Amino acid sequence: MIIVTSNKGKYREYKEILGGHFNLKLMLMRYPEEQLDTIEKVAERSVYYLSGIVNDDFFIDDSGLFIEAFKGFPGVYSSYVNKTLGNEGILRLMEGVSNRTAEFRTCIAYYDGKLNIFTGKVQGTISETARGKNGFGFDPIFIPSGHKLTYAEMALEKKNSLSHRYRAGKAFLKFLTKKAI
Ligand code: ITT
Repeated sequence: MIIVTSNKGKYREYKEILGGHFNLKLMLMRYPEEQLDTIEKVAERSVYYLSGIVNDDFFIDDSGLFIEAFKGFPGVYSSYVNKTLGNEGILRLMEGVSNRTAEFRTCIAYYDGKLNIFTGKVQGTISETARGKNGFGFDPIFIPSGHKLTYAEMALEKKNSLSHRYRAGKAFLKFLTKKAI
């Protein structure tokens, strides 16, 4: 099983989420992502591009942070916003905003000759300050509902037991296990 990504943080998480069950190999590369209106559509387009390049079963992960007060922004623009504004920029935009509700979404797009999509979501809030050193990306500013810590303050195993990626991964794993029987 191959994961195609430019993000080693994702690979580390999938190694834990899927690793015990499947031998996961990393193809570290950046691929073109078209700016469409849902992460599922973005992932689907990328898979068809990659299916002409990768000679084995593979999957990609397209994720995004959707902030309610900003009508879902950065959403499909998460990668660009992470690189440009960063966490401090998002916190600045949110100064004085009382609705701090946000959602993290992951879409796994798996190609085995056919396209298979698995999704996972977690509701939460944007913290007042960036906290924690673990994980990557927006982890220091996202607090999953029912918890006090940001993803970045949690041990990796903890994040992996409740995250948006874990939820998508669980559905993916169920599919793969059924397929292997
Ligand atoms: P790919 O090569 O796999 O596309 P990427 O980092 O560009 O790697 P995405 O487009 O899926 O991945 O991610 C959009 C942004 O959201 C990016 O800046 C990530 O760092 C961030 N992100 C994704 N999953 C995250 C998570 O679990 N925790 C925090 N930030 C995350």
